[in-house]
Amino acid sequence: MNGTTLSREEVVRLTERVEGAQLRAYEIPKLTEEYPGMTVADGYAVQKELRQRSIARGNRLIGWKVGLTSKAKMVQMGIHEPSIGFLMNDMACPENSAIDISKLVHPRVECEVAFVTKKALQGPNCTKEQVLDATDFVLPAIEVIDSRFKAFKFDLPSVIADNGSSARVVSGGRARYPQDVDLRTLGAVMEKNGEIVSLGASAAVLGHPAEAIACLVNILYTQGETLPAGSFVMSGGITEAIHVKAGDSIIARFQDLGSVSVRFV
Ligand code: 0L1
Ligand code: MG
Repeated sequence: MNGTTLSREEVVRLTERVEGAQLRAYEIPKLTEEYPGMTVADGYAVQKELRQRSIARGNRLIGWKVGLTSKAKMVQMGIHEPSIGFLMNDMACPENSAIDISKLVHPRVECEVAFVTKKALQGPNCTKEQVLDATDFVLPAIEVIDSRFKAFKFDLPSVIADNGSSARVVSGGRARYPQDVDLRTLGAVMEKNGEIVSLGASAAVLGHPAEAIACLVNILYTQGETLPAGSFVMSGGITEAIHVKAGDSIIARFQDLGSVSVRFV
């Protein structure tokens, strides 16, 4: 990818730092404190190294996530473009499972629409229409994000190096063909311990969640990669991210797609 400034040794050193924080659940300062000139391309170089090390530990790539896709989220985080991250099998949790909070730093949850593809997609210039044509089905999901950076304070290169803060993914509910639901106006409500804590509509995600998948495919292109058929992709938070602690129970209820739940212990 063009625009990198870090040497191979620096990429490996930063990857080890982020990987340690992810695997042992501790906070680290954002990477740009040491490397203020670090670029988005450097962030993706660290993310790729993280992915390769996860595969070397025996994990399998199951798909991708798009993050920072809503205006509200961009304003909340002071970041103005979407980012992507990878999803491995060890991040996927069964519906209504209990997630051990001691393995996370300061988790938050988001309601998202997940896409499962039946055709390969390739950039550049991938469009929402191409994504919809390549989509097998959509289903409701919860993303557990867990920035490894102190107090959730970061910038775009740092958050990309931390794999877009991704930590766990829970999907469930009711899978639907994309043509059978209005993916633009889909409503979602998040409940924590029985109380509504956030709500929104899928248009919050770049105007239409399929736009987020197109964006992902175009970012993958800049890294010389494509999205194979059979990929599972999280399209980005519809609702704001909600802080969770041990004892919390979360239900995400989606219009037309049913609900997904998860507990924290
Ligand atoms: O999935 C997301 O939109 C989160 C991206 C990273 C920002 C954060 O950790 O809140
Ligand atoms: Mg998300």
